Amino acid sequence: MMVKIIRALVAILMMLSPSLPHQLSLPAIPKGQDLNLDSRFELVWSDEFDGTELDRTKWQYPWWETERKGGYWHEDMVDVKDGNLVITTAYMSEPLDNYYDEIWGDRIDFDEYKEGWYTGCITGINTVEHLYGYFECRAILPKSTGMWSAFWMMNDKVENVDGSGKDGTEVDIFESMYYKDVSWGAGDAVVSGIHYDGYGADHKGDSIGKWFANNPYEEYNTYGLEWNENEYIFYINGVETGRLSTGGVSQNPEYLLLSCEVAGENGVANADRHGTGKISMKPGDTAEFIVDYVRVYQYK
Ligand SMILES: [Ca+2]
Ligand SMILES: [Ca+2]
Repeated sequence: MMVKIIRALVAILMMLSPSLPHQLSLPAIPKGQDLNLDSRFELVWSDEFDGTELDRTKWQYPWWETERKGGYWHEDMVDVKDGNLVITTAYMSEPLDNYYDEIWGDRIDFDEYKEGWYTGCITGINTVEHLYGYFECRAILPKSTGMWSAFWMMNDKVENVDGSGKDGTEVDIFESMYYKDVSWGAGDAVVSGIHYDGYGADHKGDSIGKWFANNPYEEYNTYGLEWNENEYIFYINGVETGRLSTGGVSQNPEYLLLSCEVAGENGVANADRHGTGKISMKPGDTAEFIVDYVRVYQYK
């Protein structure tokens, strides 16, 4: 009953104030055009994660970023097995080692690994970049409040402040942050959006809000982005969820990332971020972000 009342109140607020942040919006069922993948696109790049280790010609670990929000990124949390990429989130009472100290010495000012939540990220930076096309992953999302998984893209101009996203834009193809978010009815929803002109005072962005996937913490769904010089078009399971072109669409190549992040700061998971709630897992619990493939297509 309380859920219905809250939903009704939010619906009324949205009518009164369409500028309310998307965090308050109700999730919607994908209802746009079909992708028509085979008739419009051809496959040009993929990782099916069929091997027994990460293909380092396609991805690297962001070894320069140890501390990440309320946790740590570490390559030991990333595995390739049974045809999937698996990023595990778990609590480590003993800090994991930094592999790269030996390689990079003190040339890199790493944040020190400490006791806390460990998870992972893989990135195509300096390995594979793409310009325009259709980008898709097929994934099962990690089951925990207080954290989220994401499939996103970036380039090295995202922080360039020029009033435009044409130089480079962070495009969040999907982010999952509403596990068991019953109060907003968003537990099966993901959010998609863009960020450009950095992350400080000049930051700009936009969002298509929350969209329902199909039982995403138990079953595979596909999350896709169509990107051309005019707009970004977002898809879940090949059905359009929304379009953005705010600030102008990135006209430069971008690289893909798959990641998990824990809400908090300075490596301490103490925050509710973007409505994630605080982390609900206990030491000994784990959550897995399971990715069957990443595929990149170009327009025919
Ligand atoms: Ca810019
Ligand atoms: Ca696979």
